Amino acid sequence: MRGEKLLLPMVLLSAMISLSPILPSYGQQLTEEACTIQILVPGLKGEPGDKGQKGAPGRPGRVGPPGEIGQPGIKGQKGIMGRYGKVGPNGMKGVKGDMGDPGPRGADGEPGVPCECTPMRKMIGEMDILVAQLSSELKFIKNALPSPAAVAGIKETDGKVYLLVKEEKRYSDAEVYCQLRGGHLTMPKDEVANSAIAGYITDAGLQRVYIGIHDLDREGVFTYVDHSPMTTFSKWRKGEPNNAYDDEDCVEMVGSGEWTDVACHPTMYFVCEFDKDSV
Ligand SMILES: [Ca+2]
Ligand SMILES: [Ca+2]
Repeated sequence: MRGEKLLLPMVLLSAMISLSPILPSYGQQLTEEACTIQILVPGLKGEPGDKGQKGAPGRPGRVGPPGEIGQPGIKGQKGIMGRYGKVGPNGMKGVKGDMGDPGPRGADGEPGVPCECTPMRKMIGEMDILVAQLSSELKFIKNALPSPAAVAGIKETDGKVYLLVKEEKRYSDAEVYCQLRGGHLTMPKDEVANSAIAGYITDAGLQRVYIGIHDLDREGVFTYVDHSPMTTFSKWRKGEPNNAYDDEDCVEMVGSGEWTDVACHPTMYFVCEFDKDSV
């Protein structure tokens, strides 16, 4: 192409250069040198050239648009076990279970130390002998005396229990002694009771005891110590009561069962009586 573009101007320039010497005598030379004028016309088309070499690689094209979402792939294989999680909080306490079966018997223990209780055994043996002796003696006493109650200083009738107290006391103290035990100085209210008390005094080998009769409230008017009045029964010794020395307001019973008014301040033994129902 570039060669073809330069070819035409060069042909025209050559033609002008060839005509320039004949311009002043244009008529003359035109006729003389008419055959020298060269007329340039294109030649025939040439043969096709040889095939050129392969060109250099072109530049990379632009990034195309995203493709469509593909179909789901095939499920993969099971993974390995993960790590242990954190320890959870303590649970609530459960109910008590049933008692288990007895365990097997344990091994035998070590032998014990020698017993040092020989002195104790000796004492126990001696005490057994003492008890046997006391039992024998008590049996003898029971058989030798009229009744066990006599040993204790007690005598009974159908409705009363009498207690001979071998402690010498003044009249008022003797009555207090009896009252502290739930009774009074004895108050014979009939011949039977009076005889029973008299026999008791005699059996004990005594001469006299205080009984529960006095005239402390009103001189010459004797009553029982519980303030009950004397009625039909009395057992005054002959000549009594005489209130001797104007100082006899209490009463004693002698072994015969008779009564005598005496002073209240001397100390002597006495007899208490208790109702059987209250004993
Ligand atoms: Ca008197
Ligand atoms: Ca008297």
